[in-house]
Amino acid sequence: MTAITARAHTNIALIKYWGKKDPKLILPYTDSVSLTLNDFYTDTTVEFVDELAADQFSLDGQAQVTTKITPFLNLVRDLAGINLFARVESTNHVPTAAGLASSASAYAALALAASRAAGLNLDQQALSRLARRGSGSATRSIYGGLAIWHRGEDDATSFAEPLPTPDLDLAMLVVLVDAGPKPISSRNLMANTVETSPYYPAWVTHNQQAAQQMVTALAQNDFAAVGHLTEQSSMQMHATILASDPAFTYWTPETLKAWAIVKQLRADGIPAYATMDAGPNVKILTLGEQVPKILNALQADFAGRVLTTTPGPAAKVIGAQ
Ligand code: 2P0
Repeated sequence: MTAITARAHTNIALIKYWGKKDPKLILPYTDSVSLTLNDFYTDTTVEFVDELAADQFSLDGQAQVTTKITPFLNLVRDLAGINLFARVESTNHVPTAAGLASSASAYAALALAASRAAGLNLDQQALSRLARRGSGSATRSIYGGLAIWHRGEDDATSFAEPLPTPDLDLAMLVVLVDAGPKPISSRNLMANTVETSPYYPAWVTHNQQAAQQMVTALAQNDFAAVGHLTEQSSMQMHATILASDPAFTYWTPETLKAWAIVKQLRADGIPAYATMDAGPNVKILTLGEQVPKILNALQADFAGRVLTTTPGPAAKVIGAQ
């Protein structure tokens, strides 16, 4: 069968996904809204091969265990009605220090490459649903630019869709606070937050409303509202995590230092908004023309530790042989 190579880009949630209503199907408690990034992506080649006795998986040239990807490939084999094992080779094009090597680009690229290699020609909605089964954030990485993941009620109704491109020159800076491994996986922490944080029900109510407000703010090209909603969703997610038992935060003193710089920039009239994910790094959402000023403000504390990027494209097939 043909070996297919697909490329998918990472995304950063402006309105966060945090918590699963159905952990097996990966159905989230709330909608989320994301921006796919141009400079960070994963390339994955999949080939279903007659003579293999098990799936094989390598990441950046290193052999990996297949405990996570074999169940995912089983979904593809079931859909396609084939029973061949696969050879999977992935390369992450994410600066190793960025802490952005997320499962979003990984499972979006795997969903596209594996489904095509198995002879399927899924549309973007079906691909988004398939990617979701690997990792929640991957649901959104099928699309370029802005996307909304509708939480849905079941496997058929939980998928992402593209949002219209706003008339805004969006840009994102990634402040590299710490490149170390995560102290706890987001999957485990998410489950514990749902189970133990007394703030979790309030998070669900508020974040669900915020997703709708974000769609409106984007449609109105209202960057102040887009930025405010972005920062609020992140801070409320981290507050909900902090209130879990045992209490926990991904933040470090440098996370707060970067956030303080963002707040000062805003006080100085520069539109810049902070968002943090399952790690200490700070991403700054802004407009293209503001990037030099923001880089300048970060220079004293984070020289050489800031990456700049812009909205990126949808997942696509880049090779077949
Ligand atoms: C997001 N994050 O919306 C949120 C915000 C991190 C913080 O999705 O368990 O790797 O595979 O569904 O998608 C990171 O968690 O979790 C994430 P699983 P995932 O981007």
